[in-house]
Amino acid sequence: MTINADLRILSRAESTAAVPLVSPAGAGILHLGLGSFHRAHQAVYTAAALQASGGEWGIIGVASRSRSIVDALHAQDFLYSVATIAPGSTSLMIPGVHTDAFVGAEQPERVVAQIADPGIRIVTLTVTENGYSYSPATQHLDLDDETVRADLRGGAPRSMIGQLARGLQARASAGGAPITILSCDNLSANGAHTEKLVREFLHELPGSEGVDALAFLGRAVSFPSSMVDRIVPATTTEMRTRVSALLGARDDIPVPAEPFTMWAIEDRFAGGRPAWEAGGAVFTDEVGRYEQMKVRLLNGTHSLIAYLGALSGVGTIPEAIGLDGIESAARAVLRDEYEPSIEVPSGVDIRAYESELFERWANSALGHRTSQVGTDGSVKLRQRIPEPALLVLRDGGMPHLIALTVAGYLSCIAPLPGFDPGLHAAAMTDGARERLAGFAATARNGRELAQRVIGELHLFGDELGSQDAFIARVGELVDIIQRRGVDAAIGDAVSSSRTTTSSRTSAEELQP
Ligand code: CS2
Repeated sequence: MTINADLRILSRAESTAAVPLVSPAGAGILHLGLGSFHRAHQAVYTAAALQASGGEWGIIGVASRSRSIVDALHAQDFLYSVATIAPGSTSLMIPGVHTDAFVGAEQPERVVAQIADPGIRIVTLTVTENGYSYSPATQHLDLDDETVRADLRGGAPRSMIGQLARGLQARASAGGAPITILSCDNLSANGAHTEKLVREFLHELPGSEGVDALAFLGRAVSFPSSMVDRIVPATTTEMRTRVSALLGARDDIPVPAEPFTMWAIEDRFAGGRPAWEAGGAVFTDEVGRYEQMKVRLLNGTHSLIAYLGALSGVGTIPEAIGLDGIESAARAVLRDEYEPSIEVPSGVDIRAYESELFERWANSALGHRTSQVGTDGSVKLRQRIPEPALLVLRDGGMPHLIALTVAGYLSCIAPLPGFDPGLHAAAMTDGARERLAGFAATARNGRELAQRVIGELHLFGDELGSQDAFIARVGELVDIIQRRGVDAAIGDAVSSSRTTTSSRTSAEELQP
Protein backbone atom coordinates (compact mmCIF):
# COMPACT_ATOMS: atom_id res chain seq x y z
CA MET A 1 0.00 0.00 0.00
CA THR A 2 1.25 3.51 -0.71
CA ILE A 3 1.48 6.14 2.01
CA ASN A 4 -0.59 9.05 0.78
CA ALA A 5 -0.64 12.61 1.94
CA ASP A 6 -4.06 12.22 3.50
CA LEU A 7 -3.22 9.35 5.86
CA ARG A 8 -3.23 10.02 9.56
CA ILE A 9 -0.53 9.52 12.15
CA LEU A 10 -2.05 8.39 15.41
CA SER A 11 0.82 9.11 17.75
CA ARG A 12 0.07 8.91 21.45
CA ALA A 13 -3.66 9.53 21.11
CA GLU A 14 -3.11 12.64 19.00
CA SER A 15 -3.87 12.78 15.31
CA THR A 16 -1.67 14.70 12.96
CA ALA A 17 -1.77 14.68 9.17
CA ALA A 18 0.87 12.25 7.86
CA VAL A 19 2.00 14.61 5.18
CA PRO A 20 5.51 14.51 3.82
CA LEU A 21 7.43 17.52 5.09
CA VAL A 22 8.36 18.57 1.57
CA SER A 23 7.85 17.73 -2.06
CA PRO A 24 10.85 19.06 -3.99
CA ALA A 25 10.51 20.29 -7.56
CA GLY A 26 13.84 18.85 -8.69
CA ALA A 27 16.90 16.97 -7.51
CA GLY A 28 20.20 18.71 -6.77
CA ILE A 29 21.73 15.92 -4.69
CA LEU A 30 22.84 12.45 -5.69
CA HIS A 31 23.28 10.18 -2.69
CA LEU A 32 25.39 7.00 -2.83
CA GLY A 33 24.50 4.47 -0.09
CA LEU A 34 20.74 4.45 0.39
CA GLY A 35 20.82 2.78 3.81
CA SER A 36 18.85 3.56 6.94
CA PHE A 37 21.43 6.02 8.25
CA HIS A 38 21.09 8.33 5.25
CA ARG A 39 17.32 8.14 5.40
CA ALA A 40 17.24 9.14 9.10
CA HIS A 41 20.02 11.73 8.89
CA GLN A 42 20.78 13.71 5.72
CA ALA A 43 17.24 13.21 4.43
CA VAL A 44 15.79 14.75 7.60
CA TYR A 45 18.19 17.74 7.53
CA THR A 46 17.41 18.25 3.84
CA ALA A 47 13.67 18.23 4.53
CA ALA A 48 14.19 20.91 7.20
CA ALA A 49 16.31 22.97 4.78
CA LEU A 50 13.70 22.75 2.05
CA GLN A 51 10.93 23.67 4.45
CA ALA A 52 12.88 26.70 5.60
CA SER A 53 14.30 27.97 2.34
CA GLY A 54 13.11 25.88 -0.61
CA GLY A 55 15.50 25.19 -3.51
CA GLU A 56 15.93 22.33 -5.93
CA TRP A 57 17.60 20.04 -3.43
CA GLY A 58 15.63 16.84 -3.82
CA ILE A 59 17.69 13.65 -3.50
CA ILE A 60 18.20 10.84 -6.01
CA GLY A 61 19.15 7.83 -3.88
CA VAL A 62 21.50 5.12 -5.14
CA ALA A 63 21.62 1.81 -3.28
CA SER A 64 24.93 0.08 -3.96
CA ARG A 65 23.47 -3.41 -4.46
CA SER A 66 20.22 -3.91 -2.62
CA ARG A 67 17.13 -4.00 -4.79
CA SER A 68 14.67 -4.30 -1.92
CA ILE A 69 14.97 -0.76 -0.59
CA VAL A 70 14.77 0.69 -4.12
CA ASP A 71 11.68 -1.37 -4.99
CA ALA A 72 10.00 -0.41 -1.72
CA LEU A 73 10.72 3.29 -2.25
CA HIS A 74 9.25 3.14 -5.75
CA ALA A 75 6.18 1.33 -4.39
CA GLN A 76 5.71 4.02 -1.73
CA ASP A 77 6.16 7.08 -4.04
CA PHE A 78 9.63 7.57 -2.43
CA LEU A 79 8.01 8.15 0.97
CA TYR A 80 8.85 6.43 4.27
CA SER A 81 8.64 7.39 7.91
CA VAL A 82 11.40 8.16 10.35
CA ALA A 83 10.33 6.96 13.80
CA THR A 84 12.09 8.94 16.51
CA ILE A 85 12.20 6.59 19.47
CA ALA A 86 12.61 8.15 22.89
CA PRO A 87 12.11 6.11 26.05
CA GLY A 88 8.31 6.15 26.47
CA SER A 89 7.33 7.88 23.21
CA THR A 90 7.59 7.51 19.47
CA SER A 91 7.02 10.28 16.97
CA LEU A 92 6.85 9.92 13.22
CA MET A 93 7.78 12.17 10.34
CA ILE A 94 7.91 11.66 6.60
CA PRO A 95 10.82 13.61 5.06
CA GLY A 96 9.62 13.31 1.44
CA VAL A 97 12.92 14.53 -0.06
CA HIS A 98 13.66 11.68 -2.45
CA THR A 99 12.70 12.12 -6.07
CA ASP A 100 14.08 8.85 -7.45
CA ALA A 101 16.05 5.76 -6.48
CA PHE A 102 18.00 3.09 -8.32
CA VAL A 103 20.57 0.33 -7.78
CA GLY A 104 24.14 1.40 -8.61
CA ALA A 105 25.38 -2.13 -9.36
CA GLU A 106 22.59 -2.54 -11.92
CA GLN A 107 23.00 0.84 -13.58
CA PRO A 108 26.61 1.97 -13.02
CA GLU A 109 26.55 4.04 -16.21
CA ARG A 110 23.59 5.95 -14.79
CA VAL A 111 25.61 6.83 -11.65
CA VAL A 112 28.26 8.31 -13.96
CA ALA A 113 25.63 10.19 -15.98
CA GLN A 114 23.98 11.60 -12.85
CA ILE A 115 27.32 12.90 -11.54
CA ALA A 116 27.89 14.53 -14.94
CA ASP A 117 24.43 16.15 -14.94
CA PRO A 118 24.84 19.89 -14.13
CA GLY A 119 21.52 19.79 -12.22
CA ILE A 120 23.28 17.68 -9.56
CA ARG A 121 25.39 19.99 -7.40
CA ILE A 122 26.24 17.76 -4.46
CA VAL A 123 27.07 14.05 -4.21
CA THR A 124 26.69 12.80 -0.64
CA LEU A 125 28.16 9.46 0.49
CA THR A 126 27.32 6.92 3.19
CA VAL A 127 29.00 3.79 1.91
CA THR A 128 30.55 2.72 5.27
CA GLU A 129 34.23 2.56 6.17
CA ASN A 130 34.46 -0.43 3.82
CA GLY A 131 33.31 1.34 0.66
CA TYR A 132 36.37 3.47 -0.15
CA SER A 133 38.69 0.89 -1.79
CA TYR A 134 41.43 2.01 0.58
CA SER A 135 44.39 -0.20 1.40
CA PRO A 136 45.63 0.34 4.96
CA ALA A 137 48.80 -1.54 4.05
CA THR A 138 49.84 0.90 1.31
CA GLN A 139 47.75 3.82 2.64
CA HIS A 140 46.61 4.45 -0.92
CA LEU A 141 43.86 3.38 -3.30
CA ASP A 142 43.78 -0.42 -3.24
CA LEU A 143 45.33 -1.28 -6.59
CA ASP A 144 45.20 -4.99 -5.74
CA ASP A 145 41.42 -4.85 -5.61
CA GLU A 146 39.97 -6.53 -8.70
CA THR A 147 37.04 -4.09 -8.93
CA VAL A 148 39.34 -1.07 -8.84
CA ARG A 149 41.59 -2.62 -11.50
CA ALA A 150 38.62 -3.34 -13.74
CA ASP A 151 37.34 0.23 -13.23
CA LEU A 152 40.75 1.59 -14.24
CA ARG A 153 40.70 -0.52 -17.41
CA GLY A 154 37.41 1.05 -18.50
CA GLY A 155 33.75 0.12 -18.88
CA ALA A 156 31.02 0.87 -16.37
CA PRO A 157 32.66 1.46 -12.97
CA ARG A 158 31.66 -0.70 -9.99
CA SER A 159 33.67 0.76 -7.11
CA MET A 160 32.41 3.92 -5.45
CA ILE A 161 35.73 5.72 -6.05
CA GLY A 162 35.70 4.56 -9.70
CA GLN A 163 32.14 5.86 -10.10
CA LEU A 164 33.05 9.25 -8.60
CA ALA A 165 36.18 9.57 -10.73
CA ARG A 166 34.43 8.50 -13.96
CA GLY A 167 31.47 10.75 -13.15
CA LEU A 168 33.74 13.75 -12.53
CA GLN A 169 35.61 12.98 -15.77
CA ALA A 170 32.32 13.01 -17.66
CA ARG A 171 31.25 16.22 -15.90
CA ALA A 172 34.55 17.89 -16.83
CA SER A 173 33.94 17.10 -20.52
CA ALA A 174 30.29 18.18 -20.30
CA GLY A 175 31.14 21.77 -19.33
CA GLY A 176 32.61 21.35 -15.87
CA ALA A 177 29.84 22.78 -13.65
CA PRO A 178 31.03 23.10 -10.02
CA ILE A 179 30.12 20.26 -7.68
CA THR A 180 30.73 19.13 -4.10
CA ILE A 181 31.50 15.58 -2.97
CA LEU A 182 30.46 15.24 0.68
CA SER A 183 31.48 12.13 2.60
CA CYS A 184 29.25 11.34 5.59
CA ASP A 185 31.08 8.21 6.76
CA ASN A 186 32.81 7.67 10.12
CA LEU A 187 36.34 8.23 8.82
CA SER A 188 38.78 10.81 10.02
CA ALA A 189 39.21 13.71 7.58
CA ASN A 190 36.65 12.00 5.38
CA GLY A 191 36.64 14.82 2.76
CA ALA A 192 40.42 14.87 2.25
CA HIS A 193 40.44 11.05 2.28
CA THR A 194 37.84 10.85 -0.50
CA GLU A 195 39.62 13.50 -2.59
CA LYS A 196 42.96 11.70 -2.27
CA LEU A 197 41.47 8.40 -3.47
CA VAL A 198 39.63 10.00 -6.41
CA ARG A 199 42.82 11.81 -7.44
CA GLU A 200 44.85 8.59 -7.17
CA PHE A 201 42.33 6.84 -9.41
CA LEU A 202 42.62 9.60 -12.02
CA HIS A 203 46.43 9.56 -11.83
CA GLU A 204 46.43 5.79 -12.42
CA LEU A 205 44.54 6.12 -15.71
CA PRO A 206 46.68 5.38 -18.77
CA GLY A 207 48.47 8.23 -20.61
CA SER A 208 46.86 11.62 -20.21
CA GLU A 209 43.34 10.22 -19.70
CA GLY A 210 42.90 11.72 -16.23
CA VAL A 211 44.49 15.12 -16.90
CA ASP A 212 41.35 17.15 -17.71
CA ALA A 213 39.44 15.71 -14.78
CA LEU A 214 42.35 16.48 -12.41
CA ALA A 215 42.37 20.09 -13.64
CA PHE A 216 38.59 20.22 -13.12
CA LEU A 217 39.04 18.93 -9.56
CA GLY A 218 41.47 21.76 -8.82
CA ARG A 219 39.09 24.32 -10.33
CA ALA A 220 35.53 23.46 -9.44
CA VAL A 221 35.18 20.43 -7.15
CA SER A 222 35.22 20.61 -3.36
CA PHE A 223 35.46 17.79 -0.83
CA PRO A 224 34.44 19.19 2.57
CA SER A 225 34.73 16.95 5.62
CA SER A 226 31.73 16.23 7.80
CA MET A 227 30.96 14.49 11.08
CA VAL A 228 27.63 12.70 11.27
CA ASP A 229 25.91 11.32 14.34
CA ARG A 230 22.62 9.59 15.00
CA ILE A 231 22.10 6.06 16.30
CA VAL A 232 20.02 4.22 13.73
CA PRO A 233 19.33 0.56 14.50
CA ALA A 234 18.33 -1.90 11.79
CA THR A 235 14.58 -1.98 11.13
CA THR A 236 12.85 -5.05 12.53
CA THR A 237 9.50 -6.64 11.68
CA GLU A 238 8.25 -5.53 15.07
CA MET A 239 9.21 -1.94 14.21
CA ARG A 240 7.40 -2.13 10.86
CA THR A 241 4.26 -3.31 12.60
CA ARG A 242 4.51 -0.66 15.31
CA VAL A 243 5.10 2.19 12.87
CA SER A 244 2.32 1.05 10.56
CA ALA A 245 -0.05 0.95 13.54
CA LEU A 246 0.93 4.48 14.59
CA LEU A 247 0.72 5.68 11.03
CA GLY A 248 -2.57 4.03 10.32
CA ALA A 249 -1.11 2.74 7.05
CA ARG A 250 1.44 0.22 5.94
CA ASP A 251 5.05 1.40 5.72
CA ASP A 252 7.44 -1.37 4.72
CA ILE A 253 10.59 0.70 5.13
CA PRO A 254 10.34 2.88 8.24
CA VAL A 255 13.61 3.90 9.87
CA PRO A 256 13.85 3.91 13.66
CA ALA A 257 16.29 6.43 15.14
CA GLU A 258 17.20 8.02 18.44
CA PRO A 259 16.14 11.63 19.24
CA PHE A 260 19.77 12.85 19.30
CA THR A 261 21.21 14.01 15.99
CA MET A 262 24.29 16.00 15.03
CA TRP A 263 25.97 17.06 11.78
CA ALA A 264 29.12 19.19 11.68
CA ILE A 265 30.21 20.24 8.20
CA GLU A 266 33.01 22.29 6.66
CA ASP A 267 31.36 25.08 4.67
CA ARG A 268 33.12 24.59 1.31
CA PHE A 269 30.45 23.93 -1.29
CA ALA A 270 31.53 24.52 -4.88
CA GLY A 271 28.01 24.50 -6.32
CA GLY A 272 25.89 25.84 -3.44
CA ARG A 273 24.09 23.87 -0.71
CA PRO A 274 20.77 23.48 1.09
CA ALA A 275 20.22 25.50 4.28
CA TRP A 276 20.99 22.41 6.42
CA GLU A 277 21.47 24.68 9.45
CA ALA A 278 17.65 24.88 9.49
CA GLY A 279 17.75 21.26 10.70
CA GLY A 280 20.46 22.01 13.27
CA ALA A 281 23.62 21.29 11.22
CA VAL A 282 26.70 23.14 12.47
CA PHE A 283 28.94 24.73 9.82
CA THR A 284 32.41 24.91 11.30
CA ASP A 285 36.16 24.91 10.64
CA GLU A 286 36.55 22.44 13.51
CA VAL A 287 35.13 19.33 11.83
CA GLY A 288 38.34 17.44 12.63
CA ARG A 289 37.76 17.96 16.34
CA TYR A 290 34.09 16.95 16.10
CA GLU A 291 35.13 13.87 14.16
CA GLN A 292 37.74 12.80 16.73
CA MET A 293 35.37 13.41 19.60
CA LYS A 294 32.64 11.33 17.99
CA VAL A 295 34.71 8.51 16.49
CA ARG A 296 36.61 7.93 19.75
CA LEU A 297 34.19 8.81 22.54
CA LEU A 298 31.01 7.49 20.95
CA ASN A 299 32.13 4.91 18.41
CA GLY A 300 35.20 3.63 20.27
CA THR A 301 33.24 3.13 23.48
CA HIS A 302 30.34 1.70 21.47
CA SER A 303 32.64 -1.06 20.19
CA LEU A 304 33.74 -1.89 23.75
CA ILE A 305 30.09 -2.09 24.88
CA ALA A 306 29.14 -4.25 21.88
CA TYR A 307 31.91 -6.87 22.23
CA LEU A 308 31.74 -7.13 26.01
CA GLY A 309 27.92 -7.17 25.82
CA ALA A 310 27.86 -9.98 23.25
CA LEU A 311 30.32 -11.99 25.35
CA SER A 312 28.09 -11.42 28.39
CA GLY A 313 25.24 -12.97 26.41
CA VAL A 314 23.16 -9.83 25.84
CA GLY A 315 21.66 -8.86 22.50
CA THR A 316 21.30 -5.09 22.83
CA ILE A 317 23.45 -2.08 23.70
CA PRO A 318 21.08 -0.84 26.45
CA GLU A 319 21.19 -4.28 28.13
CA ALA A 320 24.99 -4.24 27.90
CA ILE A 321 25.46 -0.75 29.36
CA GLY A 322 23.01 -1.77 32.10
CA LEU A 323 25.57 -4.31 33.38
CA ASP A 324 27.72 -2.75 36.13
CA GLY A 325 31.02 -4.12 34.88
CA ILE A 326 30.47 -2.88 31.33
CA GLU A 327 29.34 0.51 32.56
CA SER A 328 32.53 0.90 34.62
CA ALA A 329 34.64 -0.20 31.67
CA ALA A 330 32.85 2.30 29.41
CA ARG A 331 33.40 5.15 31.91
CA ALA A 332 37.06 4.23 32.31
CA VAL A 333 37.82 4.00 28.58
CA LEU A 334 36.10 7.32 27.96
CA ARG A 335 37.75 9.32 30.70
CA ASP A 336 41.21 7.73 30.85
CA GLU A 337 41.94 6.59 27.32
CA TYR A 338 39.79 8.44 24.76
CA GLU A 339 39.20 11.85 26.30
CA PRO A 340 42.90 12.74 26.76
CA SER A 341 43.41 12.11 23.02
CA ILE A 342 40.92 14.68 21.74
CA GLU A 343 40.66 18.43 21.41
CA VAL A 344 37.15 19.45 22.36
CA PRO A 345 35.45 21.63 19.71
CA SER A 346 34.72 25.19 20.83
CA GLY A 347 31.40 25.57 22.53
CA VAL A 348 31.00 21.85 23.33
CA ASP A 349 30.54 20.99 27.01
CA ILE A 350 32.41 17.68 27.17
CA ARG A 351 30.87 16.62 30.50
CA ALA A 352 27.36 17.16 29.13
CA TYR A 353 28.33 15.37 25.89
CA GLU A 354 29.57 12.35 27.85
CA SER A 355 26.62 12.10 30.17
CA GLU A 356 24.33 12.34 27.14
CA LEU A 357 26.26 9.41 25.61
CA PHE A 358 25.26 7.20 28.56
CA GLU A 359 21.61 8.24 28.18
CA ARG A 360 21.77 7.50 24.46
CA TRP A 361 23.27 4.03 24.97
CA ALA A 362 20.69 3.27 27.66
CA ASN A 363 17.74 4.00 25.33
CA SER A 364 16.16 0.56 25.59
CA ALA A 365 13.20 1.39 23.34
CA LEU A 366 15.64 1.61 20.44
CA GLY A 367 16.76 -2.02 20.70
CA HIS A 368 20.16 -1.33 19.07
CA ARG A 369 21.88 -4.72 18.70
CA THR A 370 25.35 -5.59 19.96
CA SER A 371 25.81 -7.62 16.76
CA GLN A 372 25.11 -4.55 14.59
CA VAL A 373 27.73 -2.41 16.33
CA GLY A 374 30.14 -5.36 16.48
CA THR A 375 29.91 -5.96 12.73
CA ASP A 376 32.90 -4.96 10.54
CA GLY A 377 35.19 -4.39 13.53
CA SER A 378 38.22 -5.02 11.32
CA VAL A 379 37.60 -1.74 9.50
CA LYS A 380 35.76 0.21 12.21
CA LEU A 381 38.32 -0.37 15.00
CA ARG A 382 41.10 0.93 12.78
CA GLN A 383 39.38 4.33 12.84
CA ARG A 384 38.66 4.20 16.53
CA ILE A 385 41.57 2.76 18.51
CA PRO A 386 45.16 3.07 17.18
CA GLU A 387 45.78 6.78 17.76
CA PRO A 388 44.40 7.07 21.29
CA ALA A 389 46.12 3.77 22.24
CA LEU A 390 49.45 5.00 20.87
CA LEU A 391 49.17 8.27 22.79
CA VAL A 392 48.85 6.38 26.09
CA LEU A 393 51.66 3.97 25.14
CA ARG A 394 54.03 6.78 24.09
CA ASP A 395 53.38 8.37 27.45
CA GLY A 396 54.63 5.20 29.16
CA GLY A 397 51.15 3.97 30.09
CA MET A 398 49.00 1.03 29.04
CA PRO A 399 45.51 1.54 27.52
CA HIS A 400 43.98 -1.41 29.39
CA LEU A 401 40.42 -0.75 28.24
CA ILE A 402 41.34 -0.31 24.58
CA ALA A 403 43.27 -3.58 24.92
CA LEU A 404 40.11 -5.10 26.41
CA THR A 405 38.07 -3.82 23.43
CA VAL A 406 40.46 -5.57 21.05
CA ALA A 407 40.46 -8.72 23.20
CA GLY A 408 36.64 -8.64 23.14
CA TYR A 409 36.68 -8.25 19.36
CA LEU A 410 39.09 -11.17 18.87
CA SER A 411 37.13 -13.37 21.26
CA CYS A 412 33.91 -12.67 19.31
CA ILE A 413 35.26 -12.98 15.75
CA ALA A 414 38.19 -15.37 16.12
CA PRO A 415 37.54 -17.45 19.25
CA LEU A 416 40.34 -19.77 20.35
CA PRO A 417 39.58 -23.49 20.00
CA GLY A 418 37.15 -24.65 22.68
CA PHE A 419 35.73 -21.17 23.41
CA ASP A 420 32.15 -20.37 22.36
CA PRO A 421 31.47 -16.62 22.32
CA GLY A 422 27.72 -17.16 21.91
CA LEU A 423 25.03 -16.33 19.39
CA HIS A 424 25.38 -12.53 19.41
CA ALA A 425 29.04 -12.81 18.49
CA ALA A 426 28.18 -15.37 15.83
CA ALA A 427 25.74 -12.85 14.29
CA MET A 428 28.53 -10.29 13.72
CA THR A 429 29.74 -10.19 10.14
CA ASP A 430 33.26 -9.13 9.28
CA GLY A 431 35.29 -9.27 6.07
CA ALA A 432 38.32 -10.48 8.07
CA ARG A 433 36.43 -13.20 9.98
CA GLU A 434 37.64 -16.16 7.91
CA ARG A 435 41.25 -15.06 7.95
CA LEU A 436 41.28 -14.35 11.69
CA ALA A 437 39.46 -17.59 12.46
CA GLY A 438 42.23 -19.37 10.56
CA PHE A 439 44.83 -17.76 12.85
CA ALA A 440 42.77 -18.66 15.94
CA ALA A 441 42.45 -22.29 14.89
CA THR A 442 46.20 -22.83 15.19
CA ALA A 443 47.06 -20.35 17.96
CA ARG A 444 48.15 -21.93 21.22
CA ASN A 445 46.91 -19.03 23.33
CA GLY A 446 45.68 -15.43 23.27
CA ARG A 447 49.18 -14.03 23.10
CA GLU A 448 49.91 -15.93 19.92
CA LEU A 449 46.59 -14.88 18.38
CA ALA A 450 47.14 -11.21 19.27
CA GLN A 451 50.69 -11.36 17.90
CA ARG A 452 49.49 -12.73 14.56
CA VAL A 453 46.59 -10.32 14.15
CA ILE A 454 48.11 -7.11 15.49
CA GLY A 455 51.83 -7.79 15.14
CA GLU A 456 51.98 -9.65 11.82
CA LEU A 457 48.80 -8.82 9.94
CA HIS A 458 48.99 -5.22 11.23
CA LEU A 459 45.18 -5.13 11.44
CA PHE A 460 45.36 -1.88 13.40
CA GLY A 461 48.23 -0.29 11.51
CA ASP A 462 52.02 -0.57 11.49
CA GLU A 463 52.74 1.44 14.62
CA LEU A 464 50.41 -0.45 16.95
CA GLY A 465 51.73 -3.63 15.31
CA SER A 466 55.17 -2.96 16.83
CA GLN A 467 53.93 -2.34 20.39
CA ASP A 468 54.83 -5.63 22.07
CA ALA A 469 53.55 -4.68 25.51
CA PHE A 470 50.13 -3.77 24.07
CA ILE A 471 49.98 -6.99 22.06
CA ALA A 472 50.90 -8.98 25.16
CA ARG A 473 48.18 -7.25 27.20
CA VAL A 474 45.54 -7.97 24.52
CA GLY A 475 46.65 -11.62 24.46
CA GLU A 476 46.49 -11.87 28.23
CA LEU A 477 42.94 -10.48 28.26
CA VAL A 478 41.89 -12.93 25.51
CA ASP A 479 43.16 -15.73 27.74
CA ILE A 480 41.31 -14.38 30.78
CA ILE A 481 38.08 -14.16 28.74
CA GLN A 482 38.53 -17.74 27.58
CA ARG A 483 39.58 -19.25 30.92
CA ARG A 484 37.78 -17.17 33.53
CA GLY A 485 35.06 -15.38 31.60
CA VAL A 486 34.38 -11.87 30.40
CA ASP A 487 33.54 -10.46 33.84
CA ALA A 488 36.97 -11.46 35.14
CA ALA A 489 38.63 -9.74 32.16
CA ILE A 490 36.58 -6.57 32.74
CA GLY A 491 37.52 -6.59 36.43
CA ASP A 492 41.20 -7.09 35.60
CA ALA A 493 41.29 -4.29 32.99
CA VAL A 494 39.31 -1.79 35.09
CA SER A 495 41.39 -2.32 38.21
CA SER A 496 44.71 -2.19 36.29
CA SER A 497 43.54 1.02 34.68
CA ARG A 498 42.68 2.52 38.09
CA THR A 499 46.09 1.62 39.43
CA THR A 500 47.87 3.11 36.41
CA THR A 501 45.76 6.26 36.44
CA SER A 502 46.22 6.87 40.14
CA SER A 503 49.97 6.25 40.01
CA ARG A 504 50.22 8.61 37.01
CA THR A 505 48.22 11.24 38.89
CA SER A 506 50.40 11.00 41.99
CA ALA A 507 53.55 11.21 39.83
CA GLU A 508 52.12 14.38 38.28
CA GLU A 509 51.31 15.74 41.72
CA LEU A 510 54.96 15.24 42.73
CA GLN A 511 56.20 17.32 39.80
CA PRO A 512 57.50 20.70 40.91
C1 CS2 B 1 28.12 2.35 15.68
C2 CS2 B 1 27.69 3.49 14.79
O1 CS2 B 1 27.74 0.46 14.31
C3 CS2 B 1 28.60 1.15 14.88
O2 CS2 B 1 29.77 0.87 14.87
O3 CS2 B 1 29.12 2.79 16.55
O4 CS2 B 1 26.93 3.10 13.71
C4 CS2 B 1 26.94 4.57 15.59
O5 CS2 B 1 25.68 4.11 16.01
C5 CS2 B 1 26.77 5.82 14.77
O6 CS2 B 1 28.02 6.23 14.30
C6 CS2 B 1 26.10 6.91 15.59
O7 CS2 B 1 26.19 8.10 14.90
